Parts: sequence; C-alpha cells; structure tokens
Amino acid sequence: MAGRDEQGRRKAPTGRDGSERRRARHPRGGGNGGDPGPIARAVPPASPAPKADDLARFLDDPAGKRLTTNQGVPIEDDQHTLRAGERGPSLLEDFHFREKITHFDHERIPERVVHARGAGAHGYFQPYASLARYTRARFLGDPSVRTPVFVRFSTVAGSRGSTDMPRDVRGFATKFYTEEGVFDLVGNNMPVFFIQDALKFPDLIHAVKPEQDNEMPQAASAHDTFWDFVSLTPESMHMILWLMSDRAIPRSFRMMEGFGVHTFRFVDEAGTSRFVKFHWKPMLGVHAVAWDEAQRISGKDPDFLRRDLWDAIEQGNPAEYELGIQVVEAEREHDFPFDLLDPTKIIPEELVPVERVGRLVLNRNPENFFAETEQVAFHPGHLVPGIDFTDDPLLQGRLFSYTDTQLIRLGGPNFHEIPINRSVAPVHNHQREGFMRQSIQRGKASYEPNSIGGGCPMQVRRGAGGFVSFPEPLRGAKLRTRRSKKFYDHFSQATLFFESQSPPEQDHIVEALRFELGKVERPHIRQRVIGLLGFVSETLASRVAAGFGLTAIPRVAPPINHHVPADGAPEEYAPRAAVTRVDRSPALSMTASPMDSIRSRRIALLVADGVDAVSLRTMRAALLAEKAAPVLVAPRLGPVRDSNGDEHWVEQSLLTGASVLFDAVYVPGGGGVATLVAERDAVDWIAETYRHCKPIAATGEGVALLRRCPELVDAVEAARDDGAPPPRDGDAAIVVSASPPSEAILARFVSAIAHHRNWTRAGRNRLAGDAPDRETRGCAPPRTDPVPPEAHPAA
Ligand code: HDE
Repeated sequence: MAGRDEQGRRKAPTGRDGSERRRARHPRGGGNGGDPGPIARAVPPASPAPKADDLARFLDDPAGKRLTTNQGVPIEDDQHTLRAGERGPSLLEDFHFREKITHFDHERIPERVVHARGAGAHGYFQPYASLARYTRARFLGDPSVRTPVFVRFSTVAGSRGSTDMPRDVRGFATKFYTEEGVFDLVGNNMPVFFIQDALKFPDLIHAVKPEQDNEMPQAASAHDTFWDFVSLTPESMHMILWLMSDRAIPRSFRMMEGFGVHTFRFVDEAGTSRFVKFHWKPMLGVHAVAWDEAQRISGKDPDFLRRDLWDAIEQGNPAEYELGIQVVEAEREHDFPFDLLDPTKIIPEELVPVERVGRLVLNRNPENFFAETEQVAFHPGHLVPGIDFTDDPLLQGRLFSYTDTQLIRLGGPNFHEIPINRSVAPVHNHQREGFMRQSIQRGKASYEPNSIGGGCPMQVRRGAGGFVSFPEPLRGAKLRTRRSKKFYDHFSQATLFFESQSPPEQDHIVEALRFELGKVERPHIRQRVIGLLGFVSETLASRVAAGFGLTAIPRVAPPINHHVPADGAPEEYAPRAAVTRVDRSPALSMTASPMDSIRSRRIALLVADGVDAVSLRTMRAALLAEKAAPVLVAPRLGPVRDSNGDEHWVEQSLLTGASVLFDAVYVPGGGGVATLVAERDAVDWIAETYRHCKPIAATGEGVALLRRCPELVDAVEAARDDGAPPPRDGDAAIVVSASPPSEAILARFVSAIAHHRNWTRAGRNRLAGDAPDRETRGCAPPRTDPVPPEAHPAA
C-alpha cells in the first residue's frame, strides 16, 4: 500500500515487501554514517543522508534470492536433518541444522525492564520558524530542515506480550537523527512522574510490576503492592490523579499528548540558558476510550494501539503532533510556587503559555519489529549542542540508567552501531572493540592525544559545533538529605488537576480509583490511600470512600510521608501546602482538545443482504470525504447484496469484529435490517456502542435495530428527524432519520464523531432514582427493564 517516505513524499505504491526501498539500497554496507575517510570533520556536512537511506543499506530482501546458511553456502535440503540411514540417529556434523537451531535458541533478548511493550514509526520533524533565539540546536534553528525521527510508543508496566490497553502511562520516546548527532526526547503521555528521586525508581517499579510470589497481575496497577507504595508516598498523588484519568486509556497513540516531563535547558549561541519544558500536541486532539471498553478491547484485540498506528500509516494517515515549548528565563527560576526541578509538578499553561514551534509527522512503518522497534535504544542523555540538563534529581538518575540498561538488553557497548540507533552525523572516536563491533577502524592510533594519527580525530571548538555543558554554578555540601522545600507540596497540583476536569472526567477518576482500590485486598492500604485523596479533594475522597461503604474519609496515621531516612525527623519530611496561583487550568481537561476532525476514525456500517443502496453509498461517501474509515460489518463474511443488487465486500462479521474496536456505528435502512434485528450480536453491538458513549446513527428501517435496545428507546424518541440538534436534554450523539441520510443528518453524525464520546450520557442514564454513587465504569449503565421488540415496530 502507498505510504510516505521520511521526507513526507508519497511513495510509489509497493507491497509490504518493500520493493521500492530495495531499489534505494546502498552498494556499500557497514561503516559509520557513510563518512568516507579516517579524518574527523570539525563541521558536520550540511545535509547528512536521511535516516531511511542509512537503514536501506541493511535491508535484507529475500525476493528472488537463494536460501543459504549464515556463511552464504546454498542450502539444498531445508526439510530433513542429516541422519545415519532412514531410521538412524541425527549426525553432529549437520552444520546447517546446528547453525539454524543455535540461532533460534538465541533469538530472544531481555525485554525492557519497563516500557517492554511498544510500537514504533519513522517520520520527520520540522520547525515552523527558527528557534535560534532560544537554542543553538541546528535542527531547531532552520525551518527548511526536516530531521528524520523514529518514535517508540509504549506501555510501562506490562511484559512485551501484554495488552496495549491496561490503565497505564504511555511512553512517547523520540529519536531525532540530527546533523549534529542523535537527540532523544524520552517522554511520557503524562507531564509528571510518581517520584522525585531516581533512587526510588526500582521501588516504584517493583511495586507496580506483578507481585513477586505469584507474578500476578500482569500489566495492572490494581493490586496491593502498588497501592501500598503509593499510600506511603504522598509525592505520587499528582501522578496518581493523571493515571486514574482517561489519559491512561488513550484511544490511539495518535490521539495522546507527549511530555518531556523534566525541565530541560535551551542554550543559545551566546551561551545564555533558559529553562524549557517540551510538549507534543496531537493534531487529532486528545481522546480516550471508556474503562469498560478498554478491558473488552484487551480481549478482542490486545494489539489495538499498535494496529491503529500501523494501519493509519499504511492507509496514508500519518500521525501528527506539534512540538510545544514552555520557556522560562533563567532569572524567573524561583518565581513559581513549585520548584522547576521537581518532576511531580507542571508549569500551568496559565503561568507560561505553550508555544507551538514545529511539527512531527510519523508516516512510515518499520520494516522489521525486532530490528527497529525492539532494538532502538533511547537515552535522555543523548543531547545535541543547544539542549542541556537541569539538576532534576529524577533526570540526573535517568542519565545513568539508560546506557546501563542497554548494555544488558542489547548485549554490549556497541548498541549505537545497530542500524536503528546509528547517528547520521559521522561518528569518530577512540572507543574500540567490545561484543559485535561493526566499525573497522583504520590506522594505528586508538588514543588521544596522538601524533601517529595526526592527532585525529580532533576535538571540536564550540564555535564549530563542539558540545559544551552549560557552566551552571554549583555550591553546597555533599548530602543525602531533604529536597528543597517546595518539593514537599505534594497535593496542590493534584487538586488543580482534579478541579480542572469536566464532571464526566471527574466521575471517571472516582470510578477508576474505586476499581483499583477495589482490587486491593488489605483494607488498611485502601483506607490510607483514600485518606491521602482527602488532602487532594474532600469531594473526591468522599466519593471514593462511598464506594466502599465508608461514611467518612479515613484519617491518615502519621507520618504522612514515609520517605524519611533512618536518622530523619518525620515532621521535616511532612507534606506542606504551597500558595498556588492557579485554581483551574482548562488545558488539563481533555475537553479542551480540538474536536474538529474525524480523520481515521473507524465507523462500523452494520449491514445485511438488502441494505438500502442509497443510504449506504451516501454515508460511506460522506465519511470517506472526511478521511474517516467506514468498515462494512455483517452477520457473515463474504459479499452482501444491496437493494440495487450490487455486491459489497464485508470486512468484518459480528463474530470477528466487536463494537469496542470502532468509534461509531451506522445502521442504514433497507430489507437487511430484518436480518439484523433477529441477531442478538447486532443488538448487543448497538447497546455496547451506546454504553460506551459513542455516536450511533440509523436511517429508515435501521432505526428498528436501535429500538431493540432498551437503553436507546428514550434517546431515539427524543432525536430530531431533520438533523437539527436534539432538545436540551437529548443525546447529540444519537442521530436518526426515517429517510436516507440528508446533508443535515450527515453533518450531525460527523460532528458527533468529532466530539468522540458523549460522556454526559453516562451520568444521564442512571437507573431510576437518585443514585449518585452508583458505578458506571465510565459508560452508560445498561437498563434492566427490557422493552419487548414487538412494542417497537420498525420505523
Ligand atoms: Fe524511563 N526507563 N526511567 N522514564 N523510560 C526506561 O530504558 C528510568 C522515566 C521512559 O521506548 C529504561 O531503554 C529510571 C521518566 C520511556 O525504549 C530504563 C527512571 C520518564 C522509556 C529506564 C525513569 C521515562 C523508558 C528501560 C527514574 C518520562 C521507553 C528500557 C529516574 C520522562 C523508551 C530502556 C523506549 C525506558 C529508567 C523514569 C520515560 C530502565 C531509572 C520520568 C518512554 O533505563
């Protein structure tokens, strides 16, 4: 299928065999960055080879090739081992067998300790305008430069084979292959973290990973050890609020934000440093699924997110984001109620606006998951001149961890030579040997200074692009001690986050906490967590408490903070409230995100033989015009015949598909509706779509299928046939009409899909009576008073 190359050019259509890229193959393999000679260049070339060309040199394309051993010896028989006679033993001399099996036995490498499950994509980054006023980083200084990138998205807690849809943080790691070397922005889809000091990372991860005695539960934070750690770690409260929000169950990697989390530095040509926070803002807006839906998706398609990314790119829908930066002048470092070095705090956009400065486009799928997505090695310490660290104690610890982890994971110190990790800027130094060394260094000198090699490779002056660390003045005694005072404000920003959410988003946080704590077996852990939530918001805590039959928020036994050294006085480590300057930050709510596109959304068209040809054609054309992905779903696979007798190929059946894998559903009219109305799975499809707050449209006879669902009866009655908005209490995401879809009906359906979910449906559809604490699992509860089908004849 057609995609785009890394410069965004449309590729000639090719099969998945990559034959087009085959032609681009470089005649020469190996080497570093394609640099021809042994002499280092003081100044890198103006336009290094794009990363795709670099990778193309390593492509192994089997088309038309002979089968060989690893030594290149042609293989005559790949079916039988070498044996002594027809019924005799196998022979040790069978070099082909031994080589093949040995290689197979060694196919696995250790999975990442965290972020084991991921999906990657290639693309490019381009700034809108020069950022030279902030940074000397060349890839940010020239709007004409497109820098190749590779991005890996991931979950954190689960193993490599776990589902894409647990409640979890998502990694968003970007490798920029710049002309000055590799820059990695290794971020997450949440702007803060659980802990303030890297020393606690192994504790946090041990707590969230499956419990050590029985290795359960997989890819889930809903268990005792995680919440035990949280209950003793008040600094985690802000992150917990993010984790309990719908941000932890994104609809797509293409529809989530990314954050660098730590405060970094920009350094300009004059050496002036400013603080900077990095953001990725998705062009499709920020969207989530319902928690009930996430759990079902995990069963129906555990590859949901990686498939979404892969398919979108294959279909020519690149994933796109804007790079946002929040820049703080050095003199303002201490102007905030929080410490800029504290990774459990954001800089509210109300205090420092996010400037959108460039575009990231992911438009090419990897050729090989292992070679690229698995072997890619990120490191927050991969920097280019113009970007530098701060003393955030979490960031400082990460600077050690990432090289260390690659050594064990990728087997030695030469992981930078693996094709996906190689810099496109030339690499020359005196590092030598080690497992799997690829470069063949020439000459005699492998040390510096040397005279034998003419002093090469040579150091590079700052003015010629040499990296110089920002000379931050330091002072202070060597201590393992308390952090600066502002780090101990553990709750204010958690409160800010909760207060900034819309009512449905707040409901989802309450329900997520009830779910997670409901899986905790030890009551004292649960009660302590609810007690901590009381410091964030009494409303939140009492609503969670009500889910456990508690009538009051439990008191937290002191000390509140258990991160106290053996000789420390607990009161000195106690949380303290800061004077906040922002009470509400609309940017923290997902409702603030753009809701104007339905590009690449998947819409199920439920059909059966006899479907109305006009309705089907009109709806399909309207959705395709908006670049959405309509998919025909029928009671069985194969062709379906419309009212004109034309055949349509069914892509999914009620058996192979599932409502949770789609963003909306449309039921066209026609004779086929009678078949659907008789199918339990078709009725359930509609009911589930409704429960998960997604848009539903039906026209003509199709409305009868909606009426089979008790949940929908009121909403269908209230919906306006002419496409006008429903009355005040109506459901804008239920679009029905007695006749084939008109322009107004199409427009309303498209607008409902753009809004993604009608979350208010969950609240509006409670069982009879006032039941404010009833759990909805983030979706509309089913009605238990079924309406007999005969009471609602087809429209
Ligand atoms: Fe990581 N983290 N991390 N992390 N992290 C890893 O490195 C670590 C942290 C993040 O797709 C590991 O190559 C420590 C924050 C992403 O390959 C490891 C600490 C943030 C990825 C590691 C943190 C991240 C990792 C495991 C506390 C958001 C996946 C495999 C100081 C800013 C990258 C690997 C990929 C991966 C250590 C905290 C993001 C073990 C010690 C905060 C996106 O080195």
